[in-house]
Amino acid sequence: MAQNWNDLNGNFHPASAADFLPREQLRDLQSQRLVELVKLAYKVPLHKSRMDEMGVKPSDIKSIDDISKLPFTQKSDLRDTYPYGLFAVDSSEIVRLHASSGTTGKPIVVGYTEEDMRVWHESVMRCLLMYGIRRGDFMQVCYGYGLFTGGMGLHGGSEMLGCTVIPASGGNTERQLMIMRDFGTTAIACTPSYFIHMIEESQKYGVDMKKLPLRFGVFGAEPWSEQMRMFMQKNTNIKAFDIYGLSEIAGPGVGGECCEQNGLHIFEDNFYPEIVDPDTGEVLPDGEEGELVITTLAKRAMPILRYRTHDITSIIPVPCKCGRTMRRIRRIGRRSDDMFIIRGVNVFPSQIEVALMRVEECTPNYRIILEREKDLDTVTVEVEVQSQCYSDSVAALDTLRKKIQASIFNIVNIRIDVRIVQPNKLPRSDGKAKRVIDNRKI
Ligand code: DLL
Repeated sequence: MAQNWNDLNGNFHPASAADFLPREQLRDLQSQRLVELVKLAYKVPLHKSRMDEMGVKPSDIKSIDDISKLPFTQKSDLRDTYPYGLFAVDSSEIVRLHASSGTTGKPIVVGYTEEDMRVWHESVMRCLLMYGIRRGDFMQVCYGYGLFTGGMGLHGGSEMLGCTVIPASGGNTERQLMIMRDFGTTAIACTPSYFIHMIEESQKYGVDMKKLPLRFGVFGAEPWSEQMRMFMQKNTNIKAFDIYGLSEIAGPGVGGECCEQNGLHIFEDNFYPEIVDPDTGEVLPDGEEGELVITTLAKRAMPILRYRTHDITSIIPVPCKCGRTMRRIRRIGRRSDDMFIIRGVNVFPSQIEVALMRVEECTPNYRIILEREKDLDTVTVEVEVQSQCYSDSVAALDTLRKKIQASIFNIVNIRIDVRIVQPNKLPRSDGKAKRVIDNRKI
């Protein structure tokens, strides 16, 4: 098959070769990897019991076409086996742990072997190569460093590529802009909402974004739109690229856009994508919209079979003009569950509920209001407190408000606005309580 390296400026990197594997070769590789993966996953009690219940043995899985015989894995499985119950290797082989929001008070934990780290970083690097980023670029990583996979993932991939990495981590916009200007940053990785915030603040700090050497933006961890891309590209000299990923599967780098900026290539040799009907779990053909399900074909520490991402998208049924054989998904704009993402942090309403219930003055009557102001998502929690705790004193209410805010911070790790509401003031429903009021338009 004709291979088109044009978008690599003739500057071919060996790690990109896999992006162009002929489809039959790719299927063979996927089949071989799936067979190995299932053997390994069968050592994990949860996967074994699920497969036994369905009457599927590892030997029944002979090729990638058998994948639909396998059980799904859900976020709740990671919660129920917290922290290490889905690990398939001895702890002496685990070289890294990360964590992400669970649906309630505890996070979910993911582990990596040395080889998993290599595959993950290489996947991030393949994304960067697709965007046109090269050795010699100065990469400012402003995703959070820590248990979140964003900072360390982009860091590892950029370093593997040979970029000069600036591990700025998140926050302190004035300092970020100063670094960007003084260090000669040419590529930036952060949430799209944070970059828009930087653009808006830049004038205040006397930085002309158009005069910077900044050329590439690596944006993900939350949904964003073409309008946001236009805004970013108009107000700076960057080309803004989408990067997708999730902790349960690896972190950033499960897929990304190529220079066509028309859908995200999924690195199918490592992460096998399926689209299913979110209600029935039935597999849908390419082109149809549904929930993205991913199997980690190359993961050793924590092999994941058919993970229900809850991200809604479709697989684009035609090959990409760039020549890559890896199929593309459309950008992710919404989810099939109630998780929302604020400043790149995943939040479940159930986590907020747990936090509120830890404060004895709170009642179970609350609602979560999501808004989008100048392309930045904001969230406000309104909660009714017990009548005997509701006072006319502004100071007393403020103390209580801070206590509630601290309880929420303890669980979700970001500061969320809290509004205390008089008892019996929030609207009641005679059916299911409507907890989340989403006034955002994405
Ligand atoms: O957000 C990993 C990541 C870090 C991706 C940096 C890209 C850049 P989690 O915290 O586990 O992992 O959140 C995963 O975030 O299921 C999506 O709902 C959402 N998400 C991630 N990337 C995108 C994107 C990281 N490009 C969850 N567009 C996923 C839309 C995204 N949503």
